[in-house]
Amino acid sequence: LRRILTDLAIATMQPDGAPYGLLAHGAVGVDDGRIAWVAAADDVPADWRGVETESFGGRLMTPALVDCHTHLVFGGSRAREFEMRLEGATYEEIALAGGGIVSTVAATRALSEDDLVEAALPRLDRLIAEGVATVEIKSGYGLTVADELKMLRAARRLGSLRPVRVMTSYLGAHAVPVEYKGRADAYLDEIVLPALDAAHAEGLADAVDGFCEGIAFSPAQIARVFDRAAALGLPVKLHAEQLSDLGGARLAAFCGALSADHLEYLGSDGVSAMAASGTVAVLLPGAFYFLRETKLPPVVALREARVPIALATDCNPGSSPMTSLLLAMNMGCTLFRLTPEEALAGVTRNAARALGLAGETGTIAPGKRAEFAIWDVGHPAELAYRIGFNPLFRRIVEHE
Ligand code: DI6
Ligand code: FE
Repeated sequence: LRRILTDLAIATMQPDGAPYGLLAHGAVGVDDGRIAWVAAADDVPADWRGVETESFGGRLMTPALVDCHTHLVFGGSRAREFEMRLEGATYEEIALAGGGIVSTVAATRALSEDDLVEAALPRLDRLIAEGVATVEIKSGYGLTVADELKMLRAARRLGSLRPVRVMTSYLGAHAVPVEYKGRADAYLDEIVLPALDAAHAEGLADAVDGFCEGIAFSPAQIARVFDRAAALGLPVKLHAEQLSDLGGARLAAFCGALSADHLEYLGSDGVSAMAASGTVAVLLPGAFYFLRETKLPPVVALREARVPIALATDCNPGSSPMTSLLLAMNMGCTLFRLTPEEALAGVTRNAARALGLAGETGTIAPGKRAEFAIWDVGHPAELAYRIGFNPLFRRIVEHE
C-alpha cells in the first residue's frame, strides 16, 4: 500500500547535511509501512503520480520520538519520599534506610501483571501523546524470578495494547532486595542469573541492564551478569557513574554495550572507552533535576570525542517521575547545554541507536519504518524551547 505525505518541512535528522537534516518543502513516499523516498515536494517520482496524497499545510515532520530509558512499569508512588528529601534526607540515606528502590519493590511485588499494566498505561499514553513510537521499559522492581518475569510480561503487553514498539531490558541487577541484604553475590547466583535465563527462554528480554553503584552492584558483579548476557547473545547497557565513578562506563564499553546511562561522574577514560566502542551516552536530565544533582555529565568531552548522545525520561517513581520526553529535551538544553538540534537527535537518531534500532527508526530515510511526528511549530528548535507545551499535530506509525 502506497501513500504520499506532502507539504511538510522535514527534519530528517540524517547527519552530515543541513542542520536537523532539514528539507524545507518536502514529501515522503511510504510503501507498505516503510519509507520509499524523501524528496522535494515538487519532485515526486514519476511512477508515484496519482498515489493517494495527504497534505500537511507546511507543518514540521520529524522522526517519531524514541524514549530509550524508562522504568515505566512499577507499583506505588514515592511522593512521601519526596517530602522526606525536602525535609533534608538524601537519596542514598533513604535507600539505606529501606526506602528508595526497595519500597517500590514491595509495591511492585504486591501487584498482579494486570495491575501493573493498568498502572503503567496512563504513563505510556503521556509519552505517546508527545509523538513517542518506541519506548524502552526495564524490569528491576521485582527482584524475584517470578516478579521480574511478571514485570517483563507487563511491558510486552503494553506494546500489544498501544501502537508503540516496546523494547524490554532485564534489570535484575537493579538493587539488592532486603532478603539478600549484605549477600549481593548470592542474590546474583540465586535470582539474577536464573531469572535472566528464564526471561531469555520466554523471549521477554531484548537487552540486559544493571545498576553499577555503591548502593547497588560493583563492576565485578555487573561483569558476571554481562557474561551471562553474552552467552545468551543479548546486548547489554548500564546505569553507570550516576552518583560516583566506579568505572562502570568503561566496563560497559569493553563489553560492547549499546549504551551507558546517567554518566554525571564519568571521567575522561570512560569517555574514550565509549568513543572507541561506539557506546551511546544516554543522559537523563530528569533524574539530575529531581535529585538536585550539581555534578554535570561531561557533555563537552563527549561531544569532542564524537560519542553519540541520547536523552530519555528515565521515568521512574524515585529519581525521575517524569513522563514528558519534550521536557527532557528542554532540560537537556537548559541543564546540560545541549543544542536543540542535539536534543532532537538525542530522542530520535541516537536514541534508536541506543536500542539497536538504527536500521529501523530514528531518522527519515529510505528503508526505515514509516514512523513520524508532525508538529504545529515553525522551526524544530521550538520542540526543545517551550516548557510544558505539546505541539504534536499527529503521530503516524505504521508498524508491522
Ligand atoms: N537509577 C535511577 O535513577 C533509577 N534507577 C537507577 O538505577 C532510580 C530508581 C528508583 O529510585 O526507584
Ligand atoms: Fe534508570
